[in-house]
Amino acid sequence: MLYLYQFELCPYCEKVRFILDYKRLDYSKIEVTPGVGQLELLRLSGKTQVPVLKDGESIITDSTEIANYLERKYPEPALIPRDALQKGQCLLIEAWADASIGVNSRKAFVGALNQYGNFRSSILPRETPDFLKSLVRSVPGELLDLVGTGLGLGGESVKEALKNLKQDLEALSLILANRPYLTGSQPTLADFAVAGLSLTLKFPSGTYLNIPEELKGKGIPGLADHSAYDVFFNWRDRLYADYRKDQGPTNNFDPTPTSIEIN
Ligand SMILES: N[C@@H](CCC(=O)N[C@@H](CS)C(=O)NCC(=O)O)C(=O)O
Repeated sequence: MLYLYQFELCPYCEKVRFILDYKRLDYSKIEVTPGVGQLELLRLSGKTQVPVLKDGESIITDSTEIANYLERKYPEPALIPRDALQKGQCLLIEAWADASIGVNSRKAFVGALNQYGNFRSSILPRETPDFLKSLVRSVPGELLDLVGTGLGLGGESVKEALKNLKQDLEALSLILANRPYLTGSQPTLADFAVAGLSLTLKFPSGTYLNIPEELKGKGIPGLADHSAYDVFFNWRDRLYADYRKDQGPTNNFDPTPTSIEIN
């Protein structure tokens, strides 16, 4: 059995979940507790970041390393093209997606949480008492922005991230208006990286993830709802429908992390 140590809302974990589903591999998700669980993860893997994959005695960290490991150990269906040109494009797009979409989408997500009280309260668990939800909703965005600035996630940094993401989505839409997948006629690591890393730009509307109903199909205003990026989000919906495993109805969003157990 494969075990994926993860955060449900982590785009790098979604990239790995896409790859595992594409290769039709069964796996168990282990939700890591931020903080204390990451210390346990450090003992297991030498890193505090998710995703981490455990396959028997093998422990693999980092989404790119995990993708390469899975391709070596479970070669069919292939994730990386054999054709040299396509392979080069695939590896380049994957590395670019990690660095650009992954990093900028995190900033844009924090920016949207700061700006929109309803978005902020919708990531709270269903059982959260109403008074707490409205409290979270009513914290002034300016105050959160100020806190964010101290963490390098303030208004200016968010604006820059949104500008970069618009350029990324435009470039991807141009490619996808002319091809079914990013490097040709078959999906590759490039597609699953881009689709996974764009998770928080717009959450998929299907039952692929254990997230609150209110979040499904929602995303960052100006990106998720802009018709200029319809080609991109339609391509991603198709990728979800064709390759991502449907988990069935998950009506009781419970983000309570399972404390990870390390032998
Ligand atoms: N390069 C890593 C990035 C993974 C990453 O940034 N993970 C984030 C969650 S999306 C994380 O674990 N953050 C917690 C931390 O850095 O302590 C990969 O590709 O797996």
